[in-house]
Amino acid sequence: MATVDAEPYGFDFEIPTTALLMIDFQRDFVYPGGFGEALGNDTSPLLKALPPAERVLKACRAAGMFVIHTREGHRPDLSDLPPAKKVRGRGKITIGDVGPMGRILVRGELGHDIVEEVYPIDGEPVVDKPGKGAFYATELTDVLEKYGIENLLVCGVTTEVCVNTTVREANDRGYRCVVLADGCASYFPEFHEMGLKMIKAQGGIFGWVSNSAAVLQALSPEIPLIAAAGGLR
Ligand code: C5J
Repeated sequence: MATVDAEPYGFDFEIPTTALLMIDFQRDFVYPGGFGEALGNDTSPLLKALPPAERVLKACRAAGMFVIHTREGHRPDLSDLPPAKKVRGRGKITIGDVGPMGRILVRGELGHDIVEEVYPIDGEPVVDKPGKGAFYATELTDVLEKYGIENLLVCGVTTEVCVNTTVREANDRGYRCVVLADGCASYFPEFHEMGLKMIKAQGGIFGWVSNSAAVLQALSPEIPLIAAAGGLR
């Protein structure tokens, strides 16, 4: 049993029943020219989450932890895109339109895929989801049940949208989630802060909040905290 220093209190977990869930680290959100920018956002704040998320990903792989990735997006024929979602945002271009990274938020396009820093490797399932939550209309429940997963370490973008929605869905299904604050990011710093507060408030109403250094420390207690925090590479 390992314990991650977390709020509102320590998060206990065992590696065989825990998965790292990497949510929507797609070019469409993280880079200019994708869905995030089409909605009027400055995408640069999301880049901050990549180095901590990459460190956690590597440490979890080294520890033998199961890793799952998600991608938000739609079939090329847009048959799984609700009209209400397509028109929302009222940008010049929207889901399905062609942008500099291919059709916005469409499966198989460059923008839809995951950025290199945290790219999945063989054996790591990639769950394609049409919504914000990773449980809606996906095989995620089957994957978690098949591998006996009870706990989720969560990194991803954006904190208050797909991360929060997924953690709430997971909590209702009985999964224990710890969200890594520096492994997540939002276009809006205040939403990031509030999104995390909402998870850990009221005794951890939806789950726990921690950070990448605490996870690295829990996985390898012998590494000094400065190295876990990215001070040494
Ligand atoms: C958004 C997401 N923000 N992955 N999607 O629309 O959080």
